[in-house]
Amino acid sequence: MKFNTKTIHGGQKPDPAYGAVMPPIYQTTTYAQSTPGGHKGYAYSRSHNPTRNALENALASIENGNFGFAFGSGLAAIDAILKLLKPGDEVISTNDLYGGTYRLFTQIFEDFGITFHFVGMKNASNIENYVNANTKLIWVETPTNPMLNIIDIKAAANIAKKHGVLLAVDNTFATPYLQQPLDLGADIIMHSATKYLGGHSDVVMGALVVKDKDLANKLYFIQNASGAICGPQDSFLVLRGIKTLHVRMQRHCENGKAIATYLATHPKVEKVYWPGFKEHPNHAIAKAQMRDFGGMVSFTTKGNNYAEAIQLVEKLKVFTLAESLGGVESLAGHPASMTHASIPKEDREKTGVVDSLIRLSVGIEDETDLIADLQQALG
Ligand code: P1T
Repeated sequence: MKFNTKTIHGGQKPDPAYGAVMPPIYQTTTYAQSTPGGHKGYAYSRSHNPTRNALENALASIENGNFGFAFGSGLAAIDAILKLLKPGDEVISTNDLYGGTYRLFTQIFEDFGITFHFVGMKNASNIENYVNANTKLIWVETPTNPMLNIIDIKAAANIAKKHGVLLAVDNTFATPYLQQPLDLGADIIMHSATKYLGGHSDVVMGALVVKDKDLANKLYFIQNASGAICGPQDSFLVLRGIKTLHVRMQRHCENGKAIATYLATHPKVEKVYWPGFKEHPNHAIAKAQMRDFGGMVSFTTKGNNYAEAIQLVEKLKVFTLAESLGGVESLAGHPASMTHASIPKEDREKTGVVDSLIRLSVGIEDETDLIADLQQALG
């Protein structure tokens, strides 16, 4: 089945009760049993829920995996991955990543005795410099949030395999429309399904997808034992979102390209970060591992002035100044004071998250309205 068919049909079948094409929202905690243990595969909704299971099957299908798991948020999904580890274990993570992921790693899991190495992965061979006998997990986010760096997933997977460690890829920015990390050798795919998978800025959710059964069993155990599941209504909404993922992503990519190209010519703009530019340091890798370049664009303005950057985002009218990304509407953010404020200034500046950096989640509106909005705000 091709991707554009999988988003609609992958892992799905009509509901067995009445043939409903969309799974009903099974808003129930529990299921009647004829005798203790005598149930129809569903005993309690933390463990299994038919609406969530329908979504999890769709997630596995669109990522070319075998097992999907849905959680109450992206961070809850990352939290579940880290619970595979034990005190003394080490993680090698990209140094340019979502601020909340960094906060979870450094302010929760470091206290449980796990060591994190935050390293530049533009050249993936750098990962190998940090591998030792305690390394258990490599954490890759690509494209990265917010600098749109590209990490070579295949190269990272080769290092992970050589040393017998897990490779997890945060596929939030790309989505499986653009890249399918399991096919490139990753072990675990993670999503903030809050973003493009849901696609309408109305659900907070996380997801994991794996191929390997043993790994799936461990993650299912953690999902059920820790309990950070999502509810049936949210499962329904994200399943509905996935059905238009390919159509939305195509337009996000077209508009992203138009905005990046416009900004690159603007006299007040210092630098535009978008992997579709030939000048992007890992453009060749992006071209090889992604189908297109996505709808996320970051840029800095000349003078690197904090107050001017704030003024600019406040002036936008079609773009909404807000956290988050990946919805049909265009959003603008100021990472230094918003999404990445939990990263110390000197650390974030090392990766390029400077005071004038603005991140755009380019939506699927008419591109001329988006460009006109940027034009008046940059005015
Ligand atoms: O917000 P949540 O669903 O818990 O997902 C966390 C997360 C994980 N990974 C990436 C790449 C993300 O971008 C996020 C969430 N990011 C934002 C809220 C943001 O505005 O960048």
